Amino acid sequence: MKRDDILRLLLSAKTGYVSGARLAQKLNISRAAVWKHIKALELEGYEIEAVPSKGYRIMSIPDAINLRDLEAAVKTKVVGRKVHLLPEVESTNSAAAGMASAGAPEGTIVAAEVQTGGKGRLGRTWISPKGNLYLSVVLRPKIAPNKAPLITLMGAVAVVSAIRKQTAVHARIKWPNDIFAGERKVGGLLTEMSAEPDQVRHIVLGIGLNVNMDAASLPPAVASLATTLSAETGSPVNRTSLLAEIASELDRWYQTFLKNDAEVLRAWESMNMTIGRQVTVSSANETLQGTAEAIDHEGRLVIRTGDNALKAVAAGDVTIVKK
Ligand code: BT5
Repeated sequence: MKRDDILRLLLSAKTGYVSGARLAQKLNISRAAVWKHIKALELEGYEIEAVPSKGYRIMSIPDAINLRDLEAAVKTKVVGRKVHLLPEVESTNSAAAGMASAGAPEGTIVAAEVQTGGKGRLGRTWISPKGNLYLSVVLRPKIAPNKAPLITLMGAVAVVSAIRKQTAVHARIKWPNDIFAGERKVGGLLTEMSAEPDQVRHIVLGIGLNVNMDAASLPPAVASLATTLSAETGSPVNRTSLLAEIASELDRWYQTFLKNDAEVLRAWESMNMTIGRQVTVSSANETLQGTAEAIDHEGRLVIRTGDNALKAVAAGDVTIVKK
């Protein structure tokens, strides 16, 4: 499309400006047509300066996630075949669950610029101002409900892979659902399931990732434990590319999971920051202290407690005890 060509030429211009005449000649269209495309790009949020003697120059690219670029970049089998991008929603997980119940195809992604009621686990809140990524994926794996926690681990592997590919941040996973950069939380996953006793009906895998938000948007108690990808790298991160990479990695790791979930567990082990550490794990009915020894085939964390017993925990909050 001519508009994409204009964008490419403007973005790659070394001196900054590209004359209208040159754009017209390169694309074999009139200068009036060039001007129309420039106006359309401005409507999409690109700030473009026009200087009569020099030509056009891109001053800033839009902050919003660009659905057109996203669809062009996502070349997946299942995850991201359909993407709903919303300016604002209460929770992408709730929206995706509604769509799943209404028959949305597997791989449907619901993403939003802002969430007004973002959910964490156990009724907690995920603070969701603009500038970050919030997305949920509808999955329909033919697995027993006790295997569902592996979907969280699979999602974490995909998100960490995508972050490492797109940014200089060496993200790691803290069991069960946290994404860390250094010693701070940069993202979280929330897996919600609808199931029969012996088979999953659908799973909604939700991902929240702090990308470019102003860290001052978080209340101080959360801010001191949190970070953003742009704070880690020192420059803004392209959210459209990152979202596309996450969709690609989810697609790849989901296929791997369906074929051989042990491979996902091996990847998880290589990206995690929990195994081998002294931890406190609090779950609904107990608090355990000990060494995080391993992850088992259902994704449970195996703890070696003080009395040298091994205990497997299916869900809980881990605090890593600093030495
Ligand atoms: C999580 O819960 O970490 C799961 C977060 C999942 C969010 C995504 S966004 C898209 C999808 N739609 C939803 O509605 N949710 C999912 P949990 O482990 O329970 O951690 C929650 C805790 O993290 C809160 O109690 C805060 O302490 C902290 N927190 C909240 N917002 C945060 C943020 N933006 N960055 C870092 N920490 C945050």
